[in-house]
Amino acid sequence: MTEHRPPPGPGPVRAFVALGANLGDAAAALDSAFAALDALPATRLVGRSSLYRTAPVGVTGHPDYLNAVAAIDTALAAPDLLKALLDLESSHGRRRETELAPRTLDLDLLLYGDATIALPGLEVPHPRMHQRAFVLAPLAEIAPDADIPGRGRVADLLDAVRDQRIERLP
Ligand code: PH2
Ligand code: MG
Ligand code: MG
Repeated sequence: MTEHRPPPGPGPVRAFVALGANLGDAAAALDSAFAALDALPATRLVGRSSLYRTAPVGVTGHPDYLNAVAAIDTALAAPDLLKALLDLESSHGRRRETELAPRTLDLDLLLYGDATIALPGLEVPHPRMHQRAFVLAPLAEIAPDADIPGRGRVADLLDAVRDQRIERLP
């Protein structure tokens, strides 16, 4: 008799990635990044927010950003996903200058399932995501009920960031 078992190992994990750019053709970079996420090994793009024009946070006098959020289902382990994101930034011309320097593409891992991760260079949930309209608004568009471990439901956190300038693009 054939025994049916679930496939070995963990199934895919729903993760969320923040996309940002404020140097060069930012809209083209974000479009290309969505496609590149879908093309990662063992990974499928399952949701994409609108693009948002946003005021730079943490610095003045820099160009506005375009920001968005992607939902992916991935069988990559979180550190492997992070490595893939950093490689995509590099392949999109990212140079790491000063911390907040304008960039051609920034890809930040926001959430990885319901995991809390504290490794060198990899903190999940992203430690500042709950304070940033440029993350919360696009995330709320595709996953309003998502829970940010230790912070709460995405849609409930939006009120506190109403003062940050952000405009959803058509
Ligand atoms: N990213 C930062 C710092 N400030 N501001 C906006 N509007 N959008 C960003 O993506 C952003 C930022 C660090 O990565
Ligand atoms: Mg960032
Ligand atoms: Mg980053």
